[in-house]
Formats: sequence, structure tokens, C-alpha cells
Amino acid sequence: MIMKIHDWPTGPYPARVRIALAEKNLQSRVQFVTVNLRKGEHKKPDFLAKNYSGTLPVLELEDGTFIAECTAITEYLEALDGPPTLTGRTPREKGVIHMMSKRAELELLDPISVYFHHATPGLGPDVELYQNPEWGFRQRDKALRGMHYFDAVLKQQPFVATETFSMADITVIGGLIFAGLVELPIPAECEALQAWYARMQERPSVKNRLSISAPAMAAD
Ligand SMILES: N[C@@H](CCC(=O)N[C@@H](CS)C(=O)NCC(=O)O)C(=O)O
Repeated sequence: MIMKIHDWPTGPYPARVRIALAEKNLQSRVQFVTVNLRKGEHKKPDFLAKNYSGTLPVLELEDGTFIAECTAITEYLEALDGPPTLTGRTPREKGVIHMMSKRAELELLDPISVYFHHATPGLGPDVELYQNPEWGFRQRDKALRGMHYFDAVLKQQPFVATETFSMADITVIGGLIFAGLVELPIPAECEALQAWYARMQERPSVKNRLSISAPAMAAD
């Protein structure tokens, strides 16, 4: 069964799904369709019909179902087959992983996204129709506080949620990929976060995320 993933290869949110796919070894079961964010293709009616929120990535199943939101897509991939490796095996693991992944969105990844769209040129004037730089800079500061929070967590344990790699690690990785794109470095004092990120970047799923599948097809 071949699924499609509508994405923008270098995007931080699409990276979350690319990493999950590689961790689950499902790369050969998807084709990528590139949606050009800089041209605003994700805000056009054709794409909004697939995802009302106008964001990437979106998973398209063979029966025509569209699943948006990285967490939902990861849950789908996890349930597809093979043992659960990303979203937890026990009720406790599932609860903690979900909480920490959501926390990584709320405190790190999403604030950096708001900073990017509001306080930098973002996707360019044709796409960024409303910008509020003050809100953007506040969100940048929130993300920096989030980095300190995850640094404190990683001083205590090897991974973000549990004793093993999980979806929560992937979400923090997405946040730090975005931080790199907007040139928001991890503060020097956040040594545990830096060391963890260096380890994460050595994982094949993270290192090879841009070349995990057949070349992107033209959008259809
Ligand atoms: N909550 C969504 C956020 C997805 C998201 O913001 N994706 C970025 C791509 S890196 C996007 O589509 N940005 C375009 C925009 O917001 O205009 C998810 O988890 O999938």
C-alpha cells in the first residue's frame, strides 16, 4: 500500500514525520508530494480541501483519507504495523510521551514558528499577509525558556519522555531544526540539551531525513 505525504522537504514539521517514517522503517511505503510553501500553495483552495488548516505535512491514504497534524500522522504510522516504538507501550509511557510531545509543541516548536512568521520575513510578503513583530519576539523568548526547560529535563534522563527514544524526542528535534533555520542558537549554558541534540543528529533517521524516499513528485 503506497501512501502520499504532502510536505516541504526542509520544513521542521515535515521533518517530524520523515524521522518517524525512518524510525518505523516505512520509507518505501510513501511517496512525497512537494507543496511549495514559498509560493503559498498551502493556502490555495486545492490544498485547503486536503487540510483546512493550510499546513504541512498531510498524509494521504489510498482510500482518499487525509490526515494532518504531525502527532496524528505519527500515531497512524505507529499503529500501522510493527511494535510501538514511538508513542509508548504501557499506559504510563503513552501518557507521558503524549504530554511531553505536546509540551515540546507548546513551549518550543510552535513559538519558534510564530517568531518565524511574525518577526522575520517568514515565507515572504506574498504569504505573510499579517505580521505582528512584538508577538513574534515574545514567542522567541518563550522558545528560549522552553530550551532551558528541556535542558533541565535532559539533565535528569537520557530522552525527553522516557528511558528510550520516542515521539517526544522527535518533536523537540523539530523545534531545534526550526531554531537552526531562524538562527536561534541553543544557549551555551544548556549543555544537556546541546549534548542530547548532538546525539540525536547522529541517528540515521535524523541525519538522512532529506533523502529517505523517492524524489519528490510534482504536485498533482
Ligand atoms: N500543528 C501542525 C503545524 C504544521 C506547520 O505549521 N507546518 C508548517 C510547515 S514547516 C507550515 O505548514 N507552515 C506554513 C504556514 O503556517 O503558513 C502540525 O503539527 O502538523
